Amino acid sequence: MFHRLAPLSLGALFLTSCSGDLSALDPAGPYAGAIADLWWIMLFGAGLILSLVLGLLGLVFFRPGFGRSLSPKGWMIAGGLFLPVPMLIALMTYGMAQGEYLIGAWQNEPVVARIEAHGAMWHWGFRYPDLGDDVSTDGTLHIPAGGVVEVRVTSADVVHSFWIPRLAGKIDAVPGHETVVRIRADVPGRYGGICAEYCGNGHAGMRFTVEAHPPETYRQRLTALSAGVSAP
Ligand SMILES: [Cu+2]
Repeated sequence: MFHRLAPLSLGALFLTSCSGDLSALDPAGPYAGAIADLWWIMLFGAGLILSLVLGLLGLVFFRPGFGRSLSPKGWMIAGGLFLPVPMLIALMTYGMAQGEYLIGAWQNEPVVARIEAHGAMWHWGFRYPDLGDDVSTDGTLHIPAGGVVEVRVTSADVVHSFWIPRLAGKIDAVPGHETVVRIRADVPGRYGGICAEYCGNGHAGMRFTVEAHPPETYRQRLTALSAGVSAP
């Protein structure tokens, strides 16, 4: 009985693991979308190569003499050089292009907010220099939806990693150094963020929340927060 249900259970597990607050495969903005696209393309490519190898293996088993049409040296050159090299070059080019896109090298879209993120064992704090030196939040990052937000990341102690899977790729938080990542949420909402680098006993709980507000209420919301007033 179990062996009949196992594929169904695995399928359901696979599908449910594709969504959720920390799913990089359920992107909520263009940067996470670019990474998800790369993931699917690599999965498709890996599936294609696996199918080809299994197909050839099947032919060797079920059609004796099939492989003799090519010499052993020919098989090595075809399978070890001509098959992987163009694929790796294509994947590397695509991956590097996506990397440039993620750091903003090819974009003209204006940055609508600049935020500083500080990691420390084991929590995240955020400052909003655009809105004033005293504007800060702890554990929740507030951003305007629908625009590019630049986050400058650093650490107070060890190396952490700043990651909002539904909005962007991860970036290291390094003590004494600033790294920059761009995030964008297409629509207002709440998104999960985590530390993606093991940093000690409290690592698993080093999470934060991102709240993306409608752009017209963003400043008002943060001003209210910094004044200690509960905004509507
Ligand atoms: Cu950590």
